[in-house]
Amino acid sequence: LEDYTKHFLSYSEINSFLFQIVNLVPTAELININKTNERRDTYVIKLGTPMGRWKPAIFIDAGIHAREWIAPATAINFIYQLAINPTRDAVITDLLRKFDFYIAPLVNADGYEHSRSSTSNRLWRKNRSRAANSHCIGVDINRNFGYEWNPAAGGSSQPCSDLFSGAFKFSEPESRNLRNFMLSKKPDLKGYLTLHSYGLYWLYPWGFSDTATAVDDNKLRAIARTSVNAMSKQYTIGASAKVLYVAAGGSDDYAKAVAGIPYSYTVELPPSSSAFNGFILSESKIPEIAQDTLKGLKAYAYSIHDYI
Ligand code: 0X9
Ligand code: ZN
Repeated sequence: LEDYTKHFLSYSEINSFLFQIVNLVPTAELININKTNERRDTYVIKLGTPMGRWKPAIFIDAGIHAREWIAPATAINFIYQLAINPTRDAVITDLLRKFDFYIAPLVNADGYEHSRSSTSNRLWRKNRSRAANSHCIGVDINRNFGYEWNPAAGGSSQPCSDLFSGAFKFSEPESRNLRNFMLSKKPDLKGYLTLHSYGLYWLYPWGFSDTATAVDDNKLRAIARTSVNAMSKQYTIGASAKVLYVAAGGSDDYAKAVAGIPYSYTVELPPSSSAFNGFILSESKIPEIAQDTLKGLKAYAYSIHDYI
């Protein structure tokens, strides 16, 4: 199974990895959160040690954007480390007792497979749905969530744009699948990390406006600071619309505002924002990036535990 952690996997390889994990780990569970536009199944894996009492949960997703291959690869590494714990890391054992982890390694499987296909576009970002009155394909899933949805705020109402927000909020199966999952675990979910690339940012709400400040901004910043301090890469932290750009309809804003997940973050993985062609990374970079990000995840989990 370790070999799966070292490569950019196909959709079917990701599924075969997940099926093998649940066959090997008695406490692991697979949840099918429904199909993509092209009718691929989307999975969330649950990892945690049953404690016979309520536990808070952390939801991690990856692959909202098709071309950001390091994000699903990092999620696969998280699943491997948490489920197998090959180094018998006491911190992982402890975190699995404190939390249930729900990990969706590939949200936008259609777009991802499109970006993998040699005959198509490696830099594809969106999903693969067909717009009603256009020849263009795809909606930006991270502009399609229903909190403060607004194509004029960092999205687009043009189907041919890479930032197309969709014809209406939650027009897309991929964003609805995430929404429905978040809402189904609403009492339990306390943390949300959505893995993207690239730029080395650890971002928190709000993304929809650069004049809105979360009421718990200080706490969000403190948790982000603790998380990035545990990593060797130099991440920038901040409210996403203030340190990056305004973009409404993101999954992070929805998670916090509507799904009630207090500690919601978008993680922009390596390389740094100054990299040229930062979506295209050698597979040899996967282990170091995944290991460093796992340090951030551990620090994040402990940090939010202190606030629950
Ligand atoms: O623009 C995005 O969707 C994210 N950056 S990316 O380069 N991976 O596309 C940032 C999203 C930050 N969150 C919100 N704006 N809500
Ligand atoms: Zn992204």
